[in-house]
Amino acid sequence: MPPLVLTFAASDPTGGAGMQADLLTLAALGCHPLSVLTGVTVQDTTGVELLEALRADLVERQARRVLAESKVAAIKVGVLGSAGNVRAVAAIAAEHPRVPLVLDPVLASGRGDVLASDSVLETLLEFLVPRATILTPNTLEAKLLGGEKRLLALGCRYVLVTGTHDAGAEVVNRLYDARGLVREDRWERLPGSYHGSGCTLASAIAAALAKGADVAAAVRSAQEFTWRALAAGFRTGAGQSLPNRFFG
Ligand code: PXL
Repeated sequence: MPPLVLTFAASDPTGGAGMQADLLTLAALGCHPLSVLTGVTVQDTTGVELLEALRADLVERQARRVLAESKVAAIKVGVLGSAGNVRAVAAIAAEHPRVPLVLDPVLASGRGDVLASDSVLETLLEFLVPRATILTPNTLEAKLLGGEKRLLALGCRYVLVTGTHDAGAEVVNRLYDARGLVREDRWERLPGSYHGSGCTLASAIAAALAKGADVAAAVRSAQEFTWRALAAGFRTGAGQSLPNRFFG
């Protein structure tokens, strides 16, 4: 049996980001996704029109039902859509303290469409950040969340700050733990604009952790996978390119 990874995410009908990104990435990396939908979006490759969260009791019951019969090797959390959903996922995470948890604190899409309200942000900081093995904010999200030092002080073990949104010929990603910088990786910046790179990276980290890698190794291999998926990306419409997770 492939390792089971439980993912909480909202649907992205383009197939580039969100739940669909997680399913494709986890499958490409040899894991089986247990998938709890947290909301739906209306969007295309040019932008997000709407995010509607699912009721928190439905999110909680979906997860509890599959967790009651299956043992998961990692948990990945993306867009939750409401403070109630954050609390529900945090309560479930608290009951599985030994399962590595990858938290992608999605505050906005790559283009800047808002995907988390202030109350979601505050609830994430209070309830879910302390439960995370690793957080994967981009530099903008890291700033809005108070910086990696604060996030580590709240109790998450590692923070990977991605430099996708910064200027420069290279994308610089930095992994921190409570003692400081753990690793820094530099990647040739690819031309164009991509939809779903952050979801792909976070899911690939979850897959590597589920297969037994330590965090630094998981971060390294997940970046490599994501870079290759982006390099093989394709355009389905008028907007951003989508990653190709089956580039092999
Ligand atoms: O890229 C982050 C992201 C995550 N989840 C959903 C999204 C997006 C970006 O648009 O739509 C559902």
